[in-house]
Amino acid sequence: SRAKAYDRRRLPTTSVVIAFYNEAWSTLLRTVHSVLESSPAVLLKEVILVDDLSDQPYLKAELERYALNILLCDRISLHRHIQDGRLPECRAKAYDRRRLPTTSVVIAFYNEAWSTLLRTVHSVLESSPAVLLKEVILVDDLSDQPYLKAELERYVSGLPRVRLIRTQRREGLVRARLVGATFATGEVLTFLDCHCECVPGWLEPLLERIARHERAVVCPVIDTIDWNTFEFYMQPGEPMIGGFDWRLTFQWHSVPEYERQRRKSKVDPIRSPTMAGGLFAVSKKYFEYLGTYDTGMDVWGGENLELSFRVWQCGGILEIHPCSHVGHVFPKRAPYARPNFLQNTARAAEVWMDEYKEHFYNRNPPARKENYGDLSERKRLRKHLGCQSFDWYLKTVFPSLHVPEDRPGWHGAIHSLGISSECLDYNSPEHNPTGAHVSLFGCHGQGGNQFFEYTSNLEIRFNSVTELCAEVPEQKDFVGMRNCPKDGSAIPENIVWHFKEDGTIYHPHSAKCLSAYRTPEGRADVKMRTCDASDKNQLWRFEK
Ligand code: UD2
Ligand code: MN
Repeated sequence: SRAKAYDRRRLPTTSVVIAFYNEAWSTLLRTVHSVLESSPAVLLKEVILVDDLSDQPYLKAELERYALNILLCDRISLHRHIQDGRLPECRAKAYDRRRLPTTSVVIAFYNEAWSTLLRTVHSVLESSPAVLLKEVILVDDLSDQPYLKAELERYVSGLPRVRLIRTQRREGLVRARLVGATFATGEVLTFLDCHCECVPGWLEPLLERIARHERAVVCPVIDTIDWNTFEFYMQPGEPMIGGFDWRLTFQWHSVPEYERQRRKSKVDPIRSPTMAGGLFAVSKKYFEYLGTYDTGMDVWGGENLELSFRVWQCGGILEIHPCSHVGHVFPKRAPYARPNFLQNTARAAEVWMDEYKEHFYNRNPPARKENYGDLSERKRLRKHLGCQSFDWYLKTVFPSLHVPEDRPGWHGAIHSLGISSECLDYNSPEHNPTGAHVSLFGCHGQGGNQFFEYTSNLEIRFNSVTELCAEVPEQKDFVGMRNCPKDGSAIPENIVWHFKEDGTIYHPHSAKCLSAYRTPEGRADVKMRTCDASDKNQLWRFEK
């Protein structure tokens, strides 16, 4: 029997159904683990546990917590296999594995669900060639979930090449990853988030690129794993690359034409101005030379742009490899609070952005008050490495990014004089940036939805996520948004506005003025009206 080989792809898949009533903890869980661990991933669709209304207390919350996902909610094998849906050119490429550098995969986690965490680990183990994978280093950033204590230790001790390290205090993802890196014995560090699944063949392209170019920091394409159904959405075609808006929020955008021209084939790595942050490979030696991470950053946020700017400005190159795909769960809600984004981002802006940091502060007034701590060491690093200016970065690496003018007195919140304490506000819908109207909302002084910029092209720009320009649609009396014209191209009449001396905001194309009013329900709003400078509702003022 043992000698018989099966062609697994020709066999049907199965769901294992296990009903139980008041079963002992260990026999029940041993059954589940035994099924998971002895069944080929391609054949086992799921394990469905049916609790027939047991009344033992340990089979309630504790069972749910223990397995969170393996058991009841997602029932998806910890060993599921992701189809290799990459471009045929990627699938066809053969690598001489003995010539590639080895890697250590570092995964920091904080209070992650059992199944997403373990599925990440199994996925790395099962989709990486053994000769290339030195070890998987799990760094527990002082989680407080009970199932991540002894239970996890026991589980992981049975896995080859997996190390579990615990931090002594909550370090945040930057320092947690660095703790992990100190244990790494591979030549390349590969960082992953703790809720990822790798597509077969993900590792070789990253390592090969670094073998060829030591200063390359290479990211896989990040595919989406649905947080609810855990469906894997593979996008084999041209991936999006990383950018940012001037609040310094990371944004995806399409590959610009100049980069398409530069690449000779669709399997060449794509230069990316920034990285999303979680998933990348870098030569350990080069990462150290480059000053690893800014260890003054806490919990979450900012470190991805900081590293991106540093790589480019200091002589490295940041790329996305279209032949390397890793899925990532973008959860509806993170399992922890994220209060440090502004503080971390201010550190990045202070060290790397020179005079351009003002655009960030203008859009995040509270960031000016953040106590971002000591930066002398990071500034010394920049000097020591002889890095380029941010101006160089924008012109050379990210010429497609629109740079705001932020002319003094012409940006910020626009206050209504008619309905005092109300400001113009645009609440951009998440997946349809132009899908709302400009309205009024109590002035909050936080920038964000109330940050507008009046440009020398006479546009009123709302520039978070993407560059939007205020317009009045034909025959309408409300103010909408459309995508601004690209820098240097013609300005459509419809987005031209005059801020007049008398305090009115005039829209020549419709020959009307912006006016505050109250809706029948008593809500403050704006509409376009026939101009009348004696009507206080038509008077506006940019904040000082
Ligand atoms: C994105 C990045 C993430 C990071 C972040 C900005 C991707 C796919 N994800 O957010 O890697 O760059 O932007 O900071 O590019 N963690 C800790 N300790 C903490 C907080 C988090 O170990 O105090 C771990 C966490 O469990 C996870 C990783 O750090 O493994 C990243 O956190 P995330 O998944 O909540 O971040 P994400 O994907 O929303
Ligand atoms: Mn993540």
